[in-house]
Amino acid sequence: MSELDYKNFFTRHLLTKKKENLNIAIVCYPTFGGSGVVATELGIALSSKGHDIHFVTYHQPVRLEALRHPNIHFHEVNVPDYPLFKYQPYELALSSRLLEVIKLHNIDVLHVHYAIPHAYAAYMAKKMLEDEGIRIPIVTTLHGTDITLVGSHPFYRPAVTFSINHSDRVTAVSESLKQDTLRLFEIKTNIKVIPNFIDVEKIESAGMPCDRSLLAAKEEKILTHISNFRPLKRIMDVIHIFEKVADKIPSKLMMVGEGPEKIKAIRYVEQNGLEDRILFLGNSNEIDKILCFSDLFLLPSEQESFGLSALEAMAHGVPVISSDAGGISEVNKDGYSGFISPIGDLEAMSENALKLLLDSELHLKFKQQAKAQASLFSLQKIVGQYEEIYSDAIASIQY
Ligand code: GMT
Repeated sequence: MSELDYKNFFTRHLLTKKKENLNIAIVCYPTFGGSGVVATELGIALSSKGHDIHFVTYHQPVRLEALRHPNIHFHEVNVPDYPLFKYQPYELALSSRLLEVIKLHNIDVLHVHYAIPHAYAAYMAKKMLEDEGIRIPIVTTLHGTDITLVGSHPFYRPAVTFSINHSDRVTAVSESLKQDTLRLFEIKTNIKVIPNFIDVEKIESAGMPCDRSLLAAKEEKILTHISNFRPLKRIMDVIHIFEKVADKIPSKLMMVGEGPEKIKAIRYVEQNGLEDRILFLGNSNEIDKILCFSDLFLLPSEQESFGLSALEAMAHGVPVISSDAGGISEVNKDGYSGFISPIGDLEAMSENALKLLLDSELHLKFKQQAKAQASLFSLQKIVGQYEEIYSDAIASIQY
């Protein structure tokens, strides 16, 4: 870097240091998945605190109504198709777009959600910017499958290790995910646990009025599952738990989401004549409404770094019947906000579900406890931790 470049850099960051409101670029998957939801909700919360938020993604995040938020901006990443490429180079397009956005909007910190390939593209953008005398700190948030499933695959591990170690700050959404990361990669940097969060105040009124008559008869209980229907969600366990419950008590199951295991589940439901009791609702922007009239939430996953959908359910006062995978027990408290059983123990899960559904007093108690447990993860408690991480990351690159 030339002397002039350094001068530019110091001027820029001394100014930044004095600023209370930051220009923050957020990279995430703009889909219904938990990491995209967390990134979007974080951006919205930060924008309402006065920060300028720039989402850089391949389409507008599903939970973002950008027009409603004057200081939220969306920058699309375009990847032109070229027949020579079997795989289009998304990382290249993303790092180029990041370079542009960071320069044009004087971005103070770059926050990437999900390591693959976002942390890698962020590092490339950072290096390109250094050539122009601009230094930008990278905060990487690990969400789960970027570590436990995809990232630790030998084909990806070296690049994922490198991009985690070269992030200025790294956060993980649960202690369990932090421990998995330390076990699976050679990590030389500190990982701070910042749990996922929920806007409990917004949820108080969201989904009201709860018109359950649209989907179920008065005497029927409603069980709900929301996910991306990947094999690790154990979709058939959800259905088998429900069948055991439905044998004893009139009930319906709402299956919300889309994904590879859905076809198998639909086929099973059709073959067993369960169509009028198990409803597939697809991806939905009406999660609040669905949770509002749910009596129980089922999450029997094989892997789950956190279980944001369980937290959303609890915030609506819906007790959770879950497995003990990954970080679920950091969110769902066994015997308090719901019940936890070993992965695949369908007998225990259905017994626990019935225990709550057959005892209205106990059910009510668990509903209140689920809300109380969710309030530990309120947006107001968590968002400040990200602001601290940003200040820290910005300070770390000043010298
Ligand atoms: O659940 C999924 O498979 C989607 C995935 C994602 O990347 O969006 O979710 C992960 O991140 C969520 C938000 O931090 C967590 O709540 C989920 O537990 C986590 N999923 C897994 O670890 C399987």
